[in-house]
Amino acid sequence: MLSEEKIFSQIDQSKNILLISHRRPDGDTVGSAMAFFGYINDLKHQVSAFCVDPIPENLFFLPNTGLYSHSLTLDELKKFDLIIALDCGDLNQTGIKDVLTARAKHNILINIDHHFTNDHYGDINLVRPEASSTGEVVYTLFQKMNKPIGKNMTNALLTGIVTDTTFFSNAGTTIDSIKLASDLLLRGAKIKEVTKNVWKNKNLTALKLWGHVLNRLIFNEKHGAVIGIITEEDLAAGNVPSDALEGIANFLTAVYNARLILVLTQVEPKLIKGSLRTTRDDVDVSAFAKYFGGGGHKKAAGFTISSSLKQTGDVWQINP
Ligand SMILES: [Mn+2]
Repeated sequence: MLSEEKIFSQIDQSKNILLISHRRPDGDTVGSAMAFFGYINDLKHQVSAFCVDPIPENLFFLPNTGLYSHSLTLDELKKFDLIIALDCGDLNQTGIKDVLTARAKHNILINIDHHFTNDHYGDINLVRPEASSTGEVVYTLFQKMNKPIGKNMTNALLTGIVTDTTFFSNAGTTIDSIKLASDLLLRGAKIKEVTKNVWKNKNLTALKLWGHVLNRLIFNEKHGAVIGIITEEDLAAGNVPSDALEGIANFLTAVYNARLILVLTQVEPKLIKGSLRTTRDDVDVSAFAKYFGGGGHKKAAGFTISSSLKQTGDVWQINP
């Protein structure tokens, strides 16, 4: 049986289904989970959604995003007969690796993703690295299996595609992503609503914070690397939503002669998140990310390290 067939046969057999979005959620992981949420709801099976981190406010326009829970014990996991992880490149991305690793036999885990570095951790895996987004993987899955794509699913899937392609502008943009997005519009997706919520949602304070971070950019000529630094103080600046600086790495791919974009964010006192981007075909940032224990795509990848950023004059250092 094909993975696609197995997925729907599991959904049909299951009474209580859990959807998982990755930590520090984005429009793709939330959009693809909410598309499944809509579908399973229509089947009248029980469905819940989990994400270890809060859902960004700008995604609340998608129905059911308010229903996410943010903690899950092994005992609570037992009541689900099916778990579907969306857009999670590995179990760490779920934020509950220990719980999922210790899951009971009856807790079937489905892994639906498009990360090039995905290690097929599920009992059933549908991983398509050539896809622009998990939204695209989910949409193609429903199409291929002739499953109904309800109106309540179209905005969610479109959100996944436009988020991961940065509105059809980054290296992940493909003929298929544009074609499928246009199919979704024909099915009733509202691109203006998605754009307004996902993109045109910055307030003035957030933009000034972007200005502050842009002002601090470093350009390493030798490696053609643009390096951005986001400190804990930046993130704690008054009156900005926690995701105010989301998207800055994608934005920096606009620098014409950059081979590599690296944005280092001090997310916690001892934790740095690195976001890597490139627009070049001869640079593979997923290899860079893997070296630091992370992963991702050739042109967009990330990692986290337990260190702190320290500034001395114009020089930034990473202290263990
Ligand atoms: Mn994605």
